[in-house]
Amino acid sequence: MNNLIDELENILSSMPEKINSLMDLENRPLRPKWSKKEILGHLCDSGNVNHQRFVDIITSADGLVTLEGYNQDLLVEIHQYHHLFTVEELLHLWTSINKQIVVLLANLSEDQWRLECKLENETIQTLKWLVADYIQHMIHHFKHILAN
Ligand code: NI
Repeated sequence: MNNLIDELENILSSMPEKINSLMDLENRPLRPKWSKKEILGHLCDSGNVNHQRFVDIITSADGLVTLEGYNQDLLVEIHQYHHLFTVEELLHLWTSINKQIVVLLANLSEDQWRLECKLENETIQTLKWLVADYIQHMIHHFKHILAN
């Protein structure tokens, strides 16, 4: 599964510089659209939620872990990412959370990558699937941030 770890590490090492070069990070679009800082905050929330999911799956002694959804807009709102965080703080937070995820995943066995969880829609997926989905979600949002 080193390809997934490599992909995440590549994003981690390349994205902060790209984000920092953008000129419109402080722009505030009309609600309910998120600003670019709020999207960064959402990626921190996603990192926190998914880190806990990965930990739960890896440490679950018995039984299938059932994943709960979370209220994404509410989390962005209550953290006041646009007004109370600088871009530097958001990138630092995002980097730290994902470093924790990289370390957590770096030494998993093939059997651990095949551990299963149950999604909100009742389908069963592996940890590998969940990590790939986490990275794709991150890439999806970064495309929006880097686009105009
Ligand atoms: Ni999202």
